[in-house]
Amino acid sequence: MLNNFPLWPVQASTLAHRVDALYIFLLVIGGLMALLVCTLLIVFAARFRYRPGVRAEQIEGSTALEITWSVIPFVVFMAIFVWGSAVYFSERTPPADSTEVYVVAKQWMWKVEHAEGQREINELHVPVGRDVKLIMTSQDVIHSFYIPAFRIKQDVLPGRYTVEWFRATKPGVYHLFCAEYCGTQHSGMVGDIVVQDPAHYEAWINGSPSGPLSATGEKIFAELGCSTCHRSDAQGRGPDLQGVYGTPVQLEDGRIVTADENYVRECILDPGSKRVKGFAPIMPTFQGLVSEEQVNALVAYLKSISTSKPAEGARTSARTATPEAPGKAQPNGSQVQ
Ligand code: HEC
Ligand SMILES: [Cu+2]
Repeated sequence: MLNNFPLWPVQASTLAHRVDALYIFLLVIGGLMALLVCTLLIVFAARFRYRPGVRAEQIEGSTALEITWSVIPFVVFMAIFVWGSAVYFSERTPPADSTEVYVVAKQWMWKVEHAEGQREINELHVPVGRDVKLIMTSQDVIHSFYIPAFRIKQDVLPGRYTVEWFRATKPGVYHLFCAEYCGTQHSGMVGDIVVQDPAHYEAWINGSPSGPLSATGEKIFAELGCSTCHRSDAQGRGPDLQGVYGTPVQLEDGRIVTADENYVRECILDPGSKRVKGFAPIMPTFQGLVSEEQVNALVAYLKSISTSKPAEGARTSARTATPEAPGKAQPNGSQVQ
């Protein structure tokens, strides 16, 4: 019967029932409180109604009552808080070995690039039962990637990456909506999430004509001249990027940051904001020279040459221990290129 009268979108991800359970709990608590208040209102109105000759008697407070109505709500609210944070943190933390998909939003469409090289528009093919991490950015205004059946929604911002993840549990086609008003055709910024069983998905994903995204990235890396400064033989003027992704990086200003997607993105588009310690600030900005898709491909490439991390600690210490190695010293960018 509930199938003909759906109160909820289908539950098609591992997170869906957890979000629903919390929501139902909030509804029940809220409903019970409303019921309690209304009942007491009616009961008291009847019980303490005006009767000739009867005077109200002044009550001086009740410690027992006050403790009860403080402690019970406190316990309930703490339960909601702990439960809500547990759901929130699992929704916010993509599992480490997720399949990665890059999403670029623009007025008014969703462009999707799979790490394997497949591209699609307003459609996202994913396998059932596998963790999928979406690495998203926008080419223009703020959008929001919303899949009701998965109970996930995340703003997609220009100028940086935001991330969301899911594990689909049921094959099928589900709605994708933009959930942030983004201009006149915002309501048309929709798409399909196509969840396939693994065999169909493999067939689909391997039909890619362009090769993996990381290979595209490697090509761009050479074309834009990144490879002239970033060389693997340590003779370049920039740091060797092999193994950098995912490791801590010591910056010139003393900060230590993790080389994640946003770090790499910033290095390319705004290198001045985070200079690696021990190197001359000669890296030029590529703002305006690369498209969002190219940045994504570069990120995928740098990830691909870092998957087999050798010795993380060794690498960072080696880098910070040799500031301005003789071959690399540059008088502040005077001989760029
Ligand atoms: C003119 C030489 C030069 C070119 C060209 C260049 N870089 Fe750099 N890059 C550097 C130097 C020097 C640093 C270290 C200082 C800094 O952070 O600015 C660096 C830092 C980086 C870092 C941070 C590395 C780390 O160890 O944390 C990344 C990532 C990066 N570059 C990527 C790129 C990409 C991608 C391109 C091509 C689009 C590129 N670079 C082009 C010189 C260059
Ligand atoms: Cu939008």
